[in-house]
Amino acid sequence: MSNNKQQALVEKILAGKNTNPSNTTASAWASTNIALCKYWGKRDDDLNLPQTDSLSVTLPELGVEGTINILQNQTAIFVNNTPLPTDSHTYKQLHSFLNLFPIPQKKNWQLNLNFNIPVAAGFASSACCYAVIVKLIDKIFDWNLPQKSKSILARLGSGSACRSIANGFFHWHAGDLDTGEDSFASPIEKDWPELVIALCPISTDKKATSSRSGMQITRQTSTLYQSWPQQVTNDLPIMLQAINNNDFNTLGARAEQNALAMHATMHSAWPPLVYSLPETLTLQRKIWEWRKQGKEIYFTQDAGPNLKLITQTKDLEWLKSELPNLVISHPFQTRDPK
Ligand code: 2P0
Repeated sequence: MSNNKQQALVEKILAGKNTNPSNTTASAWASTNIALCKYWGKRDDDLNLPQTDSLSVTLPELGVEGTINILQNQTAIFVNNTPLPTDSHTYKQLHSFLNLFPIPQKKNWQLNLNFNIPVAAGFASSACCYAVIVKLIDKIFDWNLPQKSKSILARLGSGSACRSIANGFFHWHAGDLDTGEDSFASPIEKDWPELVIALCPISTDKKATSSRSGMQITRQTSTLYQSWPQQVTNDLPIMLQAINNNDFNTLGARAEQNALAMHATMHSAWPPLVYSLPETLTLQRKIWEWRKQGKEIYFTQDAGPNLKLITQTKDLEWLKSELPNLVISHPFQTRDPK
């Protein structure tokens, strides 16, 4: 949702850049990302400024391929080859995001987004969506913006999008400034070829409560939310150290604990916010049982019922035999963004 604060920040980032497009069309890819240390709650709703830092890893095989063209007529947005109705909420959100950028006189955008993940179902489709739009606009104008600037711009569309500008582990720094100039995600230079993230679809229905309003309800009504910043303060350095040390069990355990703590803040909101389905809990219990049997498998869960399993290549064949419907990602075996 564009607003004056967003516009001021965009103008600051684009100061001195050309406002005439160098190209009439561009294509780009952005991967989705999964948070290991979660972003939950904002200190500024207009600028998507988070209460806390967060930490993620991109899933390079999963995301969105985008193309953009400059046309003469009205802005048109296609999602998976279907035009979005101009009165739909998603169209309005995307349109106002596009409007933050200089639009050539008497011209309009045609945007095509082709996702290979379910949209609005807790698979972080909004993250890759806004990241790809920023990449497309950067290409149309030949700006060659630094990664930090692209991260800040993508954040204005959806907070988690700032972690999807490139592939790998990303640390989103919450920042201190009211302008939002110091809130961006920076890459962590680390390869971890054995790391596997396995999405376990439980339901791909559109969620009833968006992350955006879920965060607001939680921050405004959950007494447990007061403990959330401290949770992140405790978890994040341990996870960063675990990544540095290739310490899989510490990373997995902290990520799982962090996700459960986030969901605890939602459960104590009013009205209560419970994204889990009965099958979610059944699978969680199964994972805890497997761990008792010595398997190194952990989970994380976002604003939806699906679990994302954190494992390693050595356990993958066994895991696939237990859960045949997994969607597998090897975050560090497809290193370069498409
Ligand atoms: C995350 N989530 O860190 C957390 C964990 C969901 C649960 O980022 O309002 O779509 O657009 O900034 O980025 C999903 O929230 O929210 C999200 P907005 P966004 O991945």
